[in-house]
Order: sequence, then C-alpha cells, then structure tokens
Amino acid sequence: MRTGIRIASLGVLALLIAGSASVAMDAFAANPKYNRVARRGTPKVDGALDDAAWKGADWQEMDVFAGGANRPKGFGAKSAVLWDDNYLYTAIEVDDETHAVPKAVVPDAVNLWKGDSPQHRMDLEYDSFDNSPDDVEWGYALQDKAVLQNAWASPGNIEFTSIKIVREDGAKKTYYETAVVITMHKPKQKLTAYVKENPKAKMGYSDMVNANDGADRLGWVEWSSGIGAAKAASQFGTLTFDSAPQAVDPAGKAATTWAELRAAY
Ligand SMILES: [Ca+2]
Ligand SMILES: [Ca+2]
Repeated sequence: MRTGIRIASLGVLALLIAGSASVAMDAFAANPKYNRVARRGTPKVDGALDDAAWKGADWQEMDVFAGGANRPKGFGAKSAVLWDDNYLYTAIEVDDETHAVPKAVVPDAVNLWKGDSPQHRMDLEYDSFDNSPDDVEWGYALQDKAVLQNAWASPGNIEFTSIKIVREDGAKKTYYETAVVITMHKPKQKLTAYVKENPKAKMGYSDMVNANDGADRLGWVEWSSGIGAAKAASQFGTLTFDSAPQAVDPAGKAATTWAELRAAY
C-alpha cells in the first residue's frame, strides 16, 4: 500500500516537473487535517508563556494519544510556534500531575524521550519522505534542575539558543519555551532568512510530549503524527509562516488558554 502511494506520488512529480513548484509542493502535502501557522513575534524566552506574542499565536492541541490505557489522568498538551529574523520559537504548555524524568530510564540526553519531554520534527523540504535523514528532530527535558537537550536527526541543522522550562507542581503544569536556529539543507541558509525570502514556504511539522510518572514511559500526545511511533514525514502536519505581527486579540481563535481550549472541546 505504502509502496503504491510512493510510486503514485513520484508519478505526480514527474507530471509536474514542468509545472509550478507550488503545485508540486501541494501534491506532496502531509496530513491535510493538521495545519498551523508560525506567526511573527518575539517572546521573551523565560518559561513564562504570557508574552503578547504567544497570546496572539496559533495554539493547537496535541490531540493524538499513543499509549492506550496508560494515559495518565489529566495528561495533555498544546503548542505554538513563532518566528522572527533570528529564531524559531516554540512554546508548549503541559497538564501533568507528576513531572518525572527518572535517571533510571533517562541516564543521558539521548534517552530524554523516555521521560516527560517534548519532541519536534521538521521536514524542511516538505517532501513527506518517511525516515528521511534530512528531517530535523530535537527534544529537551527538565531532569531535577538540569535541562537536557538532544537532536536525533540532522543535528548539524539546529542550534539550541535558549531552552527555559518551568514546572509548577501545585498547578500540575509544565511550561516549555525555546528559541532555536534551524538551518536549511538547501539552500544552506537559516530557516528564518529562507522564510523571509519565501513567505509562502511550507514545511512538514509535528510535535509531541512524552509522558512519564516515575518509571517507564507511559505514552505520548502528538500533533498530527510521525515522531513517536515511526519517523514518518508523510504523517506530519503542515507549517506555514505569517510575516506580519499578530494582534494580541486572537481573532477567530476558539480559545487562548489551555483551560479555554479544554472547555471548548
Ligand atoms: Ca516568555
Ligand atoms: Ca508526567
């Protein structure tokens, strides 16, 4: 089945080689149900997600859970992406009763995905090829008071400029805020510069948050899919970029806070 789809896709590409690039890109669209916008804005990367830029961001729930009956009570997450001339910013707000990145299963940063932790993966070329080493995959975790970070794919294409994580046990929430520099494979330029030159750029994207309550990983929540179960860019959603700063009032958005988002469902 998958082989058939790939062959069909390549056939479409062959037909479109003489056509416009944008049409060819649409032909390779990832999961059409998941689309999000990285709006332009510059948050203060401090672990507090109360920046005006985040309030006007395109927040989306990670609504795909893997782990079956192991889902911890109340566990869920939502995320948003921003960009400016220098950085790609990510924010994730997690509802989690117990924060755990136990050293028994997370002895080092490479294994951080086994603890409470976010992961992101991007298909910069928007080719939707599964298992592509050109995808960039990264993640981070708060273990005691130390921030662990790792890039599992295309590590040379990402710089971790700043990662701030705030855990509030009383509120049962974890806040992740980051600034990263991502470099395109081709042309070899920063993603932010590429997007300025190509304002209609589309990229494949997914993010997820792993769940751990003190022992082994219990599962994860994911926006679209393509990271947790398999490295499958064909399951990613699509990330586009707004070039104008957004008003704080998020017109047209159903909810601005996690509580409101939850209430809306
Ligand atoms: Ca902030
Ligand atoms: Ca947890």
